[in-house]
Amino acid sequence: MSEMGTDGAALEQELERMLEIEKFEPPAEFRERALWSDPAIYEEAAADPVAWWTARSKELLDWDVEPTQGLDDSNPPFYKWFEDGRINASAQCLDRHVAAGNGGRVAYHWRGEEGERRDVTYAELLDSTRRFANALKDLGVEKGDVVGIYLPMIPEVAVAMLACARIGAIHNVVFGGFSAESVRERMEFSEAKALVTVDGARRKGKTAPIKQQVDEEMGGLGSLKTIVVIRSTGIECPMTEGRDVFFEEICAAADPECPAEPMEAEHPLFILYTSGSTASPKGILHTTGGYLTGVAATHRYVFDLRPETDVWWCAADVGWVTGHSYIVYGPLANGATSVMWEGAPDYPHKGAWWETVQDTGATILYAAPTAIRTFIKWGADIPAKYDLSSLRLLGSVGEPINPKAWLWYHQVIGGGRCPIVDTWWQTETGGIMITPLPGITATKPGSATTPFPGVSAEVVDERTGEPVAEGQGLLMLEKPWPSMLRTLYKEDDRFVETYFSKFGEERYLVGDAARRDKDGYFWVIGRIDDVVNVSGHRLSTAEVESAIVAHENVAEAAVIGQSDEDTGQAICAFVTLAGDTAPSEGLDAGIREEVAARIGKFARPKRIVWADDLPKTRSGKIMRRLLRDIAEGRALGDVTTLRDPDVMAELEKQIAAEGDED
Ligand code: 7RM
Repeated sequence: MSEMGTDGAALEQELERMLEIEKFEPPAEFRERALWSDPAIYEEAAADPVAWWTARSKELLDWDVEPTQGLDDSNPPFYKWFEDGRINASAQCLDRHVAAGNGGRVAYHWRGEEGERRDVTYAELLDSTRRFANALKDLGVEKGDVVGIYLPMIPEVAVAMLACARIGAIHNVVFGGFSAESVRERMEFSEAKALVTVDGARRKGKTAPIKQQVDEEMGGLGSLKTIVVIRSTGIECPMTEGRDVFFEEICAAADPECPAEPMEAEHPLFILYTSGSTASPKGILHTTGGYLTGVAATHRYVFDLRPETDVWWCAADVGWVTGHSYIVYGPLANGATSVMWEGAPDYPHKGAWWETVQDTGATILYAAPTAIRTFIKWGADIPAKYDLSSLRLLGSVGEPINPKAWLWYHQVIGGGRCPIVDTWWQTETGGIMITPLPGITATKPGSATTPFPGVSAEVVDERTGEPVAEGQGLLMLEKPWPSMLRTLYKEDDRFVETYFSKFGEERYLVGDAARRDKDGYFWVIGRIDDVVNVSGHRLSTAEVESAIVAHENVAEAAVIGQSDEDTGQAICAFVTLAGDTAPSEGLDAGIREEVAARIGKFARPKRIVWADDLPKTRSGKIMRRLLRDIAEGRALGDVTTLRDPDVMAELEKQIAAEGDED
């Protein structure tokens, strides 16, 4: 146990001192044993990215039919990779490891909310997946059909995803923190044929009646023929005859044999809805061969993964892309042993994560900055109570990590010996794009450093599209990569418009602002569109606004993301009330409830500012820029384009009054 862990003042001083350090070289012991330690890999990949990715694809995957084609760019931006190859994602993740004699290897050390432990081996995962795949077929699910998955963090979530992949059904996972109404919307958009869910889900000692909530929303959804219910908590739940079935029963009745059918490389693997600039979420579509190549390669080389000895822990939820790529597909494709964590970080106690590292011997931890900031707040003496010496590498994802949090993670969790990989990527990119390689790259706290080999990124001038060598601009990805999204499900035009309309169809517009420093390192600043990142959860302001105005007493709402010490950004809503409704605490609670019901609890505004009117341009557009200024207490930017400049003075009074109440 480090002294540092227990003496807060000494730690604080140490971190302050370390803020002066510009670069952290990979530790010699790490570099010497790393899978990749020669920087020549970057030149090799840059010389011929398509050939390089094709080689990774053959190195890390066992194709049923090896592709003879790399990239097909004949119809940009609709790119295809490895088109004539054939492969089955579930066979890559399961069968081949079992066939190689590794069926007894643990795929997941599952840790339940109440501290339960369950180890699931590759052989067991394969058996469950085969049975459920057959059960889905028995229910009439066919190749190309969409299957919704709305589950908590239980091993069956991987089974459900892999069973879909096995039969070529396209899974559409909805994060368990979303409301049943959000699930309904996503099932409707994607015309899902079946939905897999649970009787109930546990959260910090309470059980939410998930199936009942789903039932309240799902009526009348024509396409949805079946709801499969996993008995997870054992609570009573309503079952509709002819539509609803229990997972355990259909799996027990299913044939245990289920050969994996080789799929075309470009066969859709999954849709994952994510937030964009408008209220309607975007259905990001990923396909099989390219996606698997991207996640297997990045998981192996960014994290220097040794399947035989490492215990990998990605502390995300499977409902987000991080879970798809680095809890399910990447780690399983690589035959890794993972930790799967069901609960909240402070349940049953605030040391639960560190106890889990100690108990499982986790060697690599991949977490979000928001979690790290929470641990900082709870104090270094909590992790100091546990043996974290098994850790050898740390990762960060989801939002920019502030240098202070980076250093704390490095010192307190990593004991000063573990490299940190700050990985930048998106739902759209499928896998990690900008990241250090832990045996090669010197890291700078707060920078995701440089693109992964085979990836080309630029920071360009917002107006001209010309690369900026040093300084701020828009982040762009310059060349297609295998795990890129193929389209927005059933919205090809919106796909082109959103990502490829600004600077042409060869250059993918990321939607983030970034800066490059003198060494060419990338510093991602944040979104340029109306997307807010709350604790690493991506939300659109329009989505939250539309939930707020659904409240009967609300006339209009404008939502902004405000910097927040704990969650990175927090939702701040400016609300004008209908008629002569007066602001009240009850109303405040009512609006938050409305948002929880329509989107999910995590989207509830942290702050509500009552406004008589909102600042608008003459054409009636709400000027969120001014709202951001006023919420953060900055001097107001240009107000000359406002229809009614007095609105801002009124809002300033309102904000001042809010201060008085505190
Ligand atoms: C993986 C994930 C994507 C957005 C992205 C960024 C932000 C993610 C980092 C980051 C700075 C990072 N997918 N973001 N990782 N910003 N440094 N390492 O989060 O689709 O949900 O979000 O998240 O703004 O555009 S996501």
